[in-house]
Amino acid sequence: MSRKSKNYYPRAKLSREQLLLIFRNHDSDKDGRLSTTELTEAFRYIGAFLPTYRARHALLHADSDRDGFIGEKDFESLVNYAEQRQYTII
Ligand SMILES: [Ca+2]
Repeated sequence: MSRKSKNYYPRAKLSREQLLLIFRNHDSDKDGRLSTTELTEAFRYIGAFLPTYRARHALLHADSDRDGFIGEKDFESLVNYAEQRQYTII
């Protein structure tokens, strides 16, 4: 999708703040929420092995109102989810 998402697989783990920033930066259409596509790109960016699968799974965990998007109130849960999957380090 966007150029910055391609071929970037960080070796260092990320803080919660960095993860949050990365997720927010992948709101490509700037509508304040993350679609499955945007979420997939975000997980690809942080080096997920199966970004599409990971994005769907993250939605199941973090999409509180079940509208199919990560809304403003869901970002915290999304970061929690990513953190549990060890994409971060304190
Ligand atoms: Ca969006």
